[in-house]
Amino acid sequence: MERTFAIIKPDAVGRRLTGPIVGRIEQAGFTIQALRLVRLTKREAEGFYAVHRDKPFFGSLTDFMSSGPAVVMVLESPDAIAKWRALMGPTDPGKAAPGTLRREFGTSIERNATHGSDAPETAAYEIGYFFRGMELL
Ligand code: IDP
Ligand code: MG
Repeated sequence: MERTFAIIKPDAVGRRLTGPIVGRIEQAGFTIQALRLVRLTKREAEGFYAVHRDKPFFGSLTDFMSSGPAVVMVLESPDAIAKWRALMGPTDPGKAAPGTLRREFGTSIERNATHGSDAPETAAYEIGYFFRGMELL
């Protein structure tokens, strides 16, 4: 079993897409190990995306991620990291295949509905950024 960290971003939560996206996660066979609604501050969004601090889109991205509530989750399944990234599709919804979450629910390369960890080290870091050990039973 493997765990990954996922976010339903503020664009999707704001359009009342939490239920459909959680449904797709469960249909795909993930077990939700932890789930919480959060409202990130600008500073918390900057910390989460620190790896992108030098990118031109960093200011806009962290404004967006702190613009409204988001749903943070820990998902578990065999090969969870790659499997969740495949279900989301690529960063740009315009390049994502039909049936992927970003194609169906994203509206721009920035407002792409969901986040997923890209490697075991980032999954561990990102899970720890939002969840305490005792929340992960
Ligand atoms: P990922 O979410 O598919 O791993 P990253 O390259 O890690 O993509 O970028 C993190 C987030 O930053 C993306 O999900 C998206 O919201 C935003 N982003 C990435 N590239 C761009 C861009 O070129 N313009 C605006 N926002 C971007
Ligand atoms: Mg990334």
